[in-house]
Amino acid sequence: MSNEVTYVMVKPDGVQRGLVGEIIQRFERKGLQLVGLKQVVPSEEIARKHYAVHSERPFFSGLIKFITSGPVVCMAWSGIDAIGVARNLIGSTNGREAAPGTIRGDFGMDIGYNMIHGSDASETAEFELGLWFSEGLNEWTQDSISWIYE
Ligand code: IDP
Ligand code: MG
Repeated sequence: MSNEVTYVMVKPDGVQRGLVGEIIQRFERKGLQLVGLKQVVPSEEIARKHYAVHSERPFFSGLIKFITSGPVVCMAWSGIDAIGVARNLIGSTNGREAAPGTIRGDFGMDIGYNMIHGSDASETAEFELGLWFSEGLNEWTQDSISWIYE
């Protein structure tokens, strides 16, 4: 049980479908703290770095084309066990199989177009936050925190 910061990104399909507000609201209501937020059109260079672990996969070139096709919304969320908590809110990769109540389970029908990314471990969170938020994150005190954790 430790405080973590995780990298979460609404992908171009989520932006195009008008799901940014819905997605941010779910993270906010859960009790996670927003410490970074911006909209960018990813360069091919940053997309390739972000998805480097998948570079040998057959879907890699399509994935890079998709992620660079338009604006994404980059977010950093902080909280106890934030990485796993965010992955649970997001749901499993394929929207058709993701559990109802999760973002992918409630809004998605595809494995590639699955609307949202979340870091999968502390090393990847650190790498992805450094990649997308090289300018740094915001430090602020969340007043409601004393009502979120006992
Ligand atoms: P994750 O986002 O749930 O961690 P990963 O397996 O790490 O899923 O895959 C990264 C991203 O690559 C997925 O979110 C999805 O957009 C895309 N992807 C994964 N598997 C496939 C596939 O079989 N076909 C097309 N795209 C895929
Ligand atoms: Mg992954």
